[in-house]
Amino acid sequence: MTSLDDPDDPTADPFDVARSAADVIAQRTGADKHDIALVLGSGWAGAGDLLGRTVAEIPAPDVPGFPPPAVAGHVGTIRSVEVGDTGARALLFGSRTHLYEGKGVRRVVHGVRTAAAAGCRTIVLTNGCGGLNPAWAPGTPVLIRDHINLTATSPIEGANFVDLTDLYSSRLRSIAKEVDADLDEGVYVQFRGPHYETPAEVRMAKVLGGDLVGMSTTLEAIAARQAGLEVLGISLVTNLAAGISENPLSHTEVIEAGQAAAPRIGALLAEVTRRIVTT
Ligand code: 8IG
Repeated sequence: MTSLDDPDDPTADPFDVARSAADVIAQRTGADKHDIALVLGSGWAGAGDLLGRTVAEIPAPDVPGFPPPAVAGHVGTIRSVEVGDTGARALLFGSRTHLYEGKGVRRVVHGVRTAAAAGCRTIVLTNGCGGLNPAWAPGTPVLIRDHINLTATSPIEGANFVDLTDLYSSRLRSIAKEVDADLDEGVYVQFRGPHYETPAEVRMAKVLGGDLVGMSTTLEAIAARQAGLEVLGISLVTNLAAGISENPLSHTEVIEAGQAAAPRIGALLAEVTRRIVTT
């Protein structure tokens, strides 16, 4: 049991656990430092494959602070990948801990803190989500411009008033749009889940200024800012949010949209990552 299991333990320091995690990653990958981290959300699993050569693959539970698999037989992995021939190294998190798993906020942001402790300067947070704009067909990638955190919690502990201006770096969004000029931007609204929204909640999200609804990312982005990481957020609209289309939501639809979008978002992620580490 690591200290992350007990958020109420006043002696536990999640940043210490992140440093131990980074030490294990350095040992197992042979890289004392990584440059960029990517969190692969729903629909993005295959998108890391075009990045470059995988140097090492570590079962996440081997690394301090990462939980045992939630589903039997499904172990998340942490991969160290060469970014093309740039000489840069990327850390790929093949899964994330969601707030709705009830393991606490420290767990949710542990990958982000580990990335920072491993030397990363940038983190790319990807997710699958519902879209409010009917023009976004399932399979459309959208840049996150800003977020609304409806989880009523924060990864920041204590009187630590972290500024969130330009949290989703306009510099990194510009780089992404150089790669694909057709990319739209939107405001991501995080609900706690794990149920999808009611149509009324989706209308509320729209009134509030939201464009995308999901169950992740905002707490990770906040922790990333606290850790000094520059953040790029990319959502894959895998379904229209509840009530936007006549059809009910289905998890199968979500998975199929991800598979159909794989070639486009894989190429996008690889080229954006290459440009980030070379500029
Ligand atoms: I994939 O429509 C995916 N994740 N909250 N709403 C929320 N999360 C999602 C959705 C959605 N689709």
